[in-house]
Amino acid sequence: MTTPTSPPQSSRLKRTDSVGDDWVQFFATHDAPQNYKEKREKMHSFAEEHFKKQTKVVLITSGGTAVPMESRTVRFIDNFSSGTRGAASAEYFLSEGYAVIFLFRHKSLEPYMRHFSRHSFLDMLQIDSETDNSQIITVDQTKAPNMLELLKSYQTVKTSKRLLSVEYVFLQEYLYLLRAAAEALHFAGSKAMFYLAAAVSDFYIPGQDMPEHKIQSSDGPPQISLCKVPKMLAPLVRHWATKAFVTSFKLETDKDLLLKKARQALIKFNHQVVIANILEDRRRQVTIVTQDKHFTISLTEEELSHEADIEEHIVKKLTEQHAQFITENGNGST
Ligand code: 9Z3
Repeated sequence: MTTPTSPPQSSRLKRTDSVGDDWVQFFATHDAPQNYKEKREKMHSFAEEHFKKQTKVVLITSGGTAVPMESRTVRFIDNFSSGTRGAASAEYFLSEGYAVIFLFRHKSLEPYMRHFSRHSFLDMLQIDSETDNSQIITVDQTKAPNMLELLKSYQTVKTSKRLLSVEYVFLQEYLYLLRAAAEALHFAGSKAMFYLAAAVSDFYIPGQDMPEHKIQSSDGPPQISLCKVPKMLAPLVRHWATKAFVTSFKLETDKDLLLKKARQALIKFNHQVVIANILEDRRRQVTIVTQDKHFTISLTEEELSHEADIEEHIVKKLTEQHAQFITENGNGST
């Protein structure tokens, strides 16, 4: 690490080399983010409410994570994730009757609203001048196909209070909130599902290695070396949500590596499902890998021409598997 405040090499090795409990070290050396308590409370009340109603709850993580380069952050390292996977999946889980905690990167796509991300909202509206003095704004449904259906679904979800959206920006916030969400869902036992679609950075600059102030260009290009982010799937499965149904995602760019890496993740973390996808064709094809089999879901040419969501198929498969998991593992936290 050669940022202005880089620590001696020995301390870095100690931090990154500790196997198994590196997540403990992370939380011990990074403070909880702003508004953490409030968000944690919200997730707890939401989970408790739906636990009482016996509703299945899924935690969906969605979008990228920003990795700050300065503590008073001007610059950060980011990734490609748009949040489409998470936002689309949330809609399908909601339509299957689940309650959803949607932990998403600020400004990435959100359920229902995502449909308007590629169209100008103002172009969908028109001023209805037929009515006397009061002007009414109406939606031109030719420019907003499915608006009525979407609105109905959204309102049903809102009335039943089945969607809680919680925002994060930075990696550290994400990790704190993931742990809080997992703890909140602990009581839901096997009725809780984790659907970890966020593209979480594998690397970061630990708090104590970061310069406080904006890195000065006059000092020349910074030499930045990054540490590995602890894989939170390990404590999630072993400590925080031991009875839940856990689905993680594996993203690769090399097709030859994908299945092998997905299997390795399943063996290493011992959870239920890995959904493997390749960056370029992630919207049209995924492979669902479980402990004893794998199968691929691909959109047909016809589905592609209708802009169908592959998430509809993914969620259908997962909800079936989750139902079976609940039957096999008992219906609650005990
Ligand atoms: C995924 O693989 C998601 O499917 C995508 C969705 C991020 C590709 P978009 O947000 O894309 O719709 O644009 N998410 C997990 C990626 C990831 O970082 N996985 C880690 C890994 O591959 C494991 S937790 O090592």
